[in-house]
Amino acid sequence: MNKSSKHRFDSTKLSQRIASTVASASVRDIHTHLYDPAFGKLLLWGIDDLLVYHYLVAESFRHLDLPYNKFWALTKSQQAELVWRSLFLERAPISEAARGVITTLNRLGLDARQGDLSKIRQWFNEWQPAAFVEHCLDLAKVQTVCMTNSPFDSDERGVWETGIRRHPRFETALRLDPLLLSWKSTMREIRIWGYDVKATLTNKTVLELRRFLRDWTAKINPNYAMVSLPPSFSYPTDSITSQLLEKVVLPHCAEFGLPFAMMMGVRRAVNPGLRMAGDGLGLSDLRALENLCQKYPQQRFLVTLLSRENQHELCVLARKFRNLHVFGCWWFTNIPSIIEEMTAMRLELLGFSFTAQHSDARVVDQLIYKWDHTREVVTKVLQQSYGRLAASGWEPTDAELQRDVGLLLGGSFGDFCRTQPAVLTTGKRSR
Ligand code: HDL
Ligand code: ZN
Repeated sequence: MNKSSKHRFDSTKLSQRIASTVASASVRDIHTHLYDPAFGKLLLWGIDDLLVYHYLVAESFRHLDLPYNKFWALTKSQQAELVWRSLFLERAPISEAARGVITTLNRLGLDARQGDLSKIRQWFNEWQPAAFVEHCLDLAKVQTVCMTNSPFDSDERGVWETGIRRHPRFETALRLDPLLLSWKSTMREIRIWGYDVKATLTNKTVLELRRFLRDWTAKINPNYAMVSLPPSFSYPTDSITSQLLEKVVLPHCAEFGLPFAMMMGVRRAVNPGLRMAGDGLGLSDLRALENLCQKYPQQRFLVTLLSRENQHELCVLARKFRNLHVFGCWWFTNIPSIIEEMTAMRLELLGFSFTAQHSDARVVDQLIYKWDHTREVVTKVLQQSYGRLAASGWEPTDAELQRDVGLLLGGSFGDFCRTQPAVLTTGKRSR
């Protein structure tokens, strides 16, 4: 038996095998704000939508002395011109979101350096939306995307109510922020839609809210229910949010076997003048998550956190609770330096039992850069992790690399969502 501590292997060859496996793996994108082409104008695509992405608007305002309302009064293409000038012409597009536009244009076969937006617009104008969607999905190697579907969005609700022919690669998720976080105003809306609900959670109101959720679950057939939560969220409390979770949302998820996604740590409208670009983040108290996982062992929780400082504690919690699935590098953590840190830590603490990324794309072209950039980082991290493993004496076969990479890019999510509550309960009884 070879006594040397380091197992000999060809690290260059292994790195190349990992790079090609990640590059060719298809992805299940489990959280986006994209819309099935059947939703018409709600589907965003093309150069102007790419440039007025709220990430880029926030960054542009750092160079614009224009009053916010003057910017919002401009047309979309005028706004895009300002973003293009401030982030692409007057300085290198070095930020992650700006580089994303360059990656996207380049992969679409366009020369971003030509600088003249009208030529780029002309190229996009030759496409039909549905064909362009297929093109982007295929270029990004994204098998399916999960939308964020809100009964409380009047534009979207109207489309669901007319009935549509769904695109097979667009899945759904039932977004519940207005119900859980703005009960007073939302209750009035739900009443108008024909559900006999009152401000206090009487039995009748609870039953009617369950009926409301049942109706929308039947209408959209969601992969999971979801909410984004402020850093101040805590559980248990006597807040209406806690009561709605306990009496309505979690019982509904149990009845339909729906995982519940909690995206924690967002502080809405830190700067209202920036509109959608005005949200910030804060450190979440993960005791709330721990208490929910503990109290509802049959409920599957999907969680992503906005604060970098919360990430290690989230991994440790996931080691304690098999009904907790960690996913993505959300929003302000979706930058190479933090994706690298988070993915390495998650592999070291969770193995492959997490989902490395979701794109959060709002513009369908963004799928191309969000997944290219993620694949770059995940490749680098896996080369390091498998390199260490190989040096310890265990080198993966190609089939094992495909299996494991598939787990990180949607496979573990699928396994987790298919896990029957019975398995989780059995796990609990085994103690
Ligand atoms: O609440 C969310 O789902 C967030 O992703 C917000 O939509 C945010 O504006 C965003 O697009 N982040 O990437
Ligand atoms: Zn989102």
